[in-house]
Amino acid sequence: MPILLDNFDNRDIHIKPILEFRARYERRLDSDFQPDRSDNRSNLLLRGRFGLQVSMDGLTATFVYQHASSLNWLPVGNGIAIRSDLLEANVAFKNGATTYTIGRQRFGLGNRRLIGELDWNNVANAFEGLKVEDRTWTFFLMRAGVLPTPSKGLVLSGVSFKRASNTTALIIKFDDAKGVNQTRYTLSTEGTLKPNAKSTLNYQIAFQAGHQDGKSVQAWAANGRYGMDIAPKVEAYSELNVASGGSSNRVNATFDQLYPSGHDRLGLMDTTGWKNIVSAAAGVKFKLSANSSLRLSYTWLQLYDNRDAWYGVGGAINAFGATLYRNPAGNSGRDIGQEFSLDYSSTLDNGFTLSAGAGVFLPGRFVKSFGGTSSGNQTFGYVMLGWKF
Ligand SMILES: [Ca+2]
Repeated sequence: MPILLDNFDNRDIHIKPILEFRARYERRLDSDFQPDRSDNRSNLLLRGRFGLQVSMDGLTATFVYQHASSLNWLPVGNGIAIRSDLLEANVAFKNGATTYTIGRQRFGLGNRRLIGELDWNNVANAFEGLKVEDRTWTFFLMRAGVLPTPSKGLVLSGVSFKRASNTTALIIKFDDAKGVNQTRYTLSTEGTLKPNAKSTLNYQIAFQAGHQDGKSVQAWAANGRYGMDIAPKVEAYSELNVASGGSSNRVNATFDQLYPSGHDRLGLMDTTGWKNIVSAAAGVKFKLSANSSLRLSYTWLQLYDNRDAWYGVGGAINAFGATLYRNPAGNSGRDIGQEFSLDYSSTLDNGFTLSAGAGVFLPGRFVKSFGGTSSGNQTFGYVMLGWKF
């Protein structure tokens, strides 16, 4: 809500306070798929943001501070992890239809599958640099600002072109994280089609070239989602995700998912990233009221290349204890597993939102080959309450 002050040579200064709070309780059982091995955990994730947005003429300054703490209950003991960051500190200047934003800022491209704000994560994404945006074009040159896993050597640059129902982007990433030099060019196009009044088709396809670790990069990924209204306030949908993987002496074919808002992409339980994957999903979404919805979904997950690894939602290789889920011999098959989930979300009065979800993950042959014979399912549930001023 803007507060108007008549001041400073009759110019109008608008001051908008930014204030939000979120609490999420999570419980995850048998992340290791082993009922006999104790690893069950609970987390209470608390996050507060406070800041100010000050505007005068075409100039807007934004400052937001973020305090994120995680209270963790683990078999090895309880603990608390705290991250405090200046999430946004930027100045935006509007000249005609063009806006220049300089400084630390939240930044997302299109559907956020490649670069996004990652709001689900307690420590969200923010970048710092320059963004120039008009009605159709966006140019950006950024380095890491606030990331869950900091990457000091990162330079991210690119340009995107937006039409009515389609966005095409070229993203260039230079990075020397963990001593591995890489340059990746990602060319992506995404959009929405309406085959008829009751159905919607969303698509994205991305190609990567460049070099990493002395090899040439040749990778690609695709997403397609088809949703159809099958009854009043009921949508049925199916979704496909593919991302290449594997490597040879000369070529690295593992797709780099970059810095996405990765939650709820390949299953609600966030077990899997958009890397070396073939996945199909189907579900039904019920619009219970104007402010609430309930969804049932099923996700099937397979490795694209059975000699490459199973990658997690953050992009790193998943691990069973100290062992990475990777079989270079390729003799454990491709079957990662299947997920069944249920989630609910609603918008309440006075700026509150409430959501909850639960899921069960049935491991496949590839995952079971790491843990031995007594494999069991992984289960996950959460309840989240949010509030914004
Ligand atoms: Ca266990």
